[in-house]
Amino acid sequence: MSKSPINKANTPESFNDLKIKTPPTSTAGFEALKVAFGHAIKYMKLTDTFKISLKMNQKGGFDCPGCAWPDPDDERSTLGEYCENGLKAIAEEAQNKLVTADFFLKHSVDELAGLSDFEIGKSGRLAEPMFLEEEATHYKPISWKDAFNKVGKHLNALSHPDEAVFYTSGRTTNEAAFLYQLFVREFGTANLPDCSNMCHEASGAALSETLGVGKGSVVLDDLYKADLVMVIGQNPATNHPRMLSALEKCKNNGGKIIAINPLPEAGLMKFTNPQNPIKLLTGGTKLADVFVPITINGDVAFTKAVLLKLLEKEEAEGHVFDKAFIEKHTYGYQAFVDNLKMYDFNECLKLSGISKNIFDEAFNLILNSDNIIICWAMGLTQHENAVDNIRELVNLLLLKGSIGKEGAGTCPVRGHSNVQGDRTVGIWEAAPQAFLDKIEAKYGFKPTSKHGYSVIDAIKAMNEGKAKVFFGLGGNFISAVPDTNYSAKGLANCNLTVHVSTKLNRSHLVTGKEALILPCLGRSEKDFQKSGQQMQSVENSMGVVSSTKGVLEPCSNSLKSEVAVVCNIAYATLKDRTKINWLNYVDDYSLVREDIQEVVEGFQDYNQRLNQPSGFYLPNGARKRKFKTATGKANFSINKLPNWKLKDSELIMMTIRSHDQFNTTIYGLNDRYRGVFNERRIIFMNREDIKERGLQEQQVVNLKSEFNGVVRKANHFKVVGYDIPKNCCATYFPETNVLVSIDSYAHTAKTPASKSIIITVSVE
Ligand SMILES: Nc1nc2c(c(=O)[nH]1)N[C@H]1C(S)=C(S)[C@@H](COP(=O)(O)OP(=O)(O)OC[C@H]3O[C@@H](n4cnc5c(=O)[nH]c(N)nc54)[C@H](O)[C@@H]3O)O[C@H]1N2
Ligand SMILES: Nc1nc2c(c(=O)[nH]1)N[C@H]1C(S)=C(S)[C@@H](COP(=O)(O)OP(=O)(O)OC[C@H]3O[C@@H](n4cnc5c(=O)[nH]c(N)nc54)[C@H](O)[C@@H]3O)O[C@H]1N2
Ligand code: SF4
Ligand SMILES: [Mo]
Repeated sequence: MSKSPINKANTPESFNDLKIKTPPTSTAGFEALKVAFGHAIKYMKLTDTFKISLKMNQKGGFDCPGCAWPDPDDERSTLGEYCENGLKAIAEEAQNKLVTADFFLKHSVDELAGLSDFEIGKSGRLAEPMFLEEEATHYKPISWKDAFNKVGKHLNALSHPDEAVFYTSGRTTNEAAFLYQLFVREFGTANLPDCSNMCHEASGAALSETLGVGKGSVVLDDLYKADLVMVIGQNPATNHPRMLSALEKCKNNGGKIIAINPLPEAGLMKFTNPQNPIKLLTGGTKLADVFVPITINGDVAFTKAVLLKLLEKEEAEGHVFDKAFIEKHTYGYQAFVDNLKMYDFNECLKLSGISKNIFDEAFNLILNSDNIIICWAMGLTQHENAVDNIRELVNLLLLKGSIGKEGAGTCPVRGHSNVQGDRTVGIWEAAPQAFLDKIEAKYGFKPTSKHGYSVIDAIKAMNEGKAKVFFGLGGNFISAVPDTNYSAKGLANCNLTVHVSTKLNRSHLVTGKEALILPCLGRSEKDFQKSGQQMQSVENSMGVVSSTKGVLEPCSNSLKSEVAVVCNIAYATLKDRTKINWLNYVDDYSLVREDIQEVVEGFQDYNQRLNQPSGFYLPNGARKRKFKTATGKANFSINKLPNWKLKDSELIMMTIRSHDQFNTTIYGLNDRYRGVFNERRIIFMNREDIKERGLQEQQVVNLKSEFNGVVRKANHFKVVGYDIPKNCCATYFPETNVLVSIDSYAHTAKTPASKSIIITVSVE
């Protein structure tokens, strides 16, 4: 009897050998260089490490597959424009070990599912297409042709195209993403969930409504010029390391920084620039001027407290708000002020968990700054009231006129290296009608206007038998999504699950009745087609589109590019129903870009402009104070305080990333900047909370969440006392995704609330 899908979806409960040290007071420096190169040399060929370190993020080189932080427009450091985690991302992709047919012959699916995520990832790069037959215990090799036909056969056997789900992860390039959504729409559905649904969807929803563009408004240069940068719900030292260089530059120019976070993340405190030999010798730069140790989900309350005090000052003294901006560019000011006055400052401050002293320090910086940038990431977007978090901060920027001018604006720091680009070119289950009309005009078929499934809807549809084929272009769906056990049942309900992947992951092991693994080229590898070596393109967090071209030889001769996989599947599925000459695109990707420029705004002269060394900026209305909202102005919004309350024994838990992982890819078992080594099954708890419960450091506990009467459990975690606000705790994602209810998500955006899970801890 093979393991159940639930059993396979969960990470094994075994421990490693936990060591705790005092967290460092500064990040990066020599240590980061040492760790990064140590990692690269351990897993990659030495010559490849050398090639990579010369070409990564250099003009005309290839774009780091790590996060979406932008590269400087002008000078690029000769000491290398990358960071520790960028190099780790490459070392993971350019591994010198291969997962071949022999590997799958030796190891059954059940056996592989018993490995930790770290071990699964370290098996190596996927080297050839594999197929899992119904009831089979092992994957077997399959030819590319048979694999494409199998997908086509399953898709064509569905009673409606809406019974298929087409997921995308954010590493996919613009070219592959555009073709993929085009195929999905011609096939007849808009079921295009993507990792963005679990990530910055709440930012997109809040910013579109208030500022008319679902992206941030600042460029890198603005960060250097800001009076004040607020970094909220973000851990840049781990997740966007080169952002610290930009913050350092801001400080050197006299700017101030406020960090708002339940954890005193080391990178927010002090940074030693590894690309600056002088700083390496003289010690780092202090970053945060004020650290605000907010309670989890206390951000609306804190922002309201700031807004109330600003209003009080404005009414008493004037000159606090930018009245000319409010008058000319905004809508809804009076209704916003009337609503704000219904809240009590002390009540808000109490809910935020912040002392009056710290509040005053932060408040004075905000009050005295004209050019404010607010940066944020998952600490704001993964709550039920995530959209409120962001809208309330937009209110703050609007009052100060801090939008659409130098050194001011919104900066949602995007996650995956091309997640923003994927959405720009059409990976969207709720694409605007104007975009669909352009597709119709160009290709002559009518895409459905009906919205498709987002991630949450797709999981429900699979569970309810409404979706029967799951196709993933990149990513690791089962480990990334909430409610692991429910989601696993959904996938197991499918007739076919397909993954286009570079690396083996848990999603290949939690399958439908049949399953396919289609191995593809990675970003760092050369992609040769009929017209020669292909270049592709990506969009970073600040709306710059630039080229990327691999430098390494492909790890296996049996790989195909994502573009080739998508086009061949489209061809095998649509056959003579299609109006598109799919296989032409495979020969020459510049043809895809010619199409994109006709369909997507801002891409004119795409091929030519991509040859500019730093790429080009996409248009952004908010940057120019042109707000494309329903009112034609920047909208104030009215937001409520969250209404959850903890019972005596309960804690609020956030699921966060360690320093040694990229989402579900586990690079290693350390979390160096938090002083945790050689273990992931831990729970960070406030030391008083530990004491009150009669627990000891490193004691093994079980975690339980209860949502709408449904109990979910994650067992076997070691307690780690940490500097975290009372009643708050933290665990690593994905080990505790099993505790996140499928029904707990952000209003308007449906981002799973994986940063505010109410749990109890019990002794094992
Ligand atoms: N090396 C590396 N780089 C990555 C990734 C990776 O896994 N590894 N992932 C990429 C992706 S897809 C993304 S989306 C980004 C994620 O980047 P981050 O958002 O920085 O990642 P998280 O670890 O989820 O960290 C969330 C931060 O928010 C804080 N936080 C949690 N809850 C709250 C809250 O209620 N209020 C406030 N103010 N803060 C809170 C946490 O303490 C933590 O510091 O990084 C990208 N870059
Ligand atoms: N509890 C909890 N859950 C979360 C989060 C959280 O903070 N807490 N964060 C959420 C966020 S922000 C995100 S973005 C999602 C991430 O969700 P996903 O994007 O689905 O997950 P990743 O771990 O980034 O995907 C890794 C896999 O992508 C494949 N891959 C890597 N590079 C390539 C490539 O170039 N091409 C192809 N085709 N495949 C490739 C590899 O096989 C690898 O195993 O997770 C979400 N889930
Ligand atoms: S900051 Fe992000 S994009 Fe830049 S090198 Fe590091 S991981 Fe890569
Ligand atoms: Mo993300």
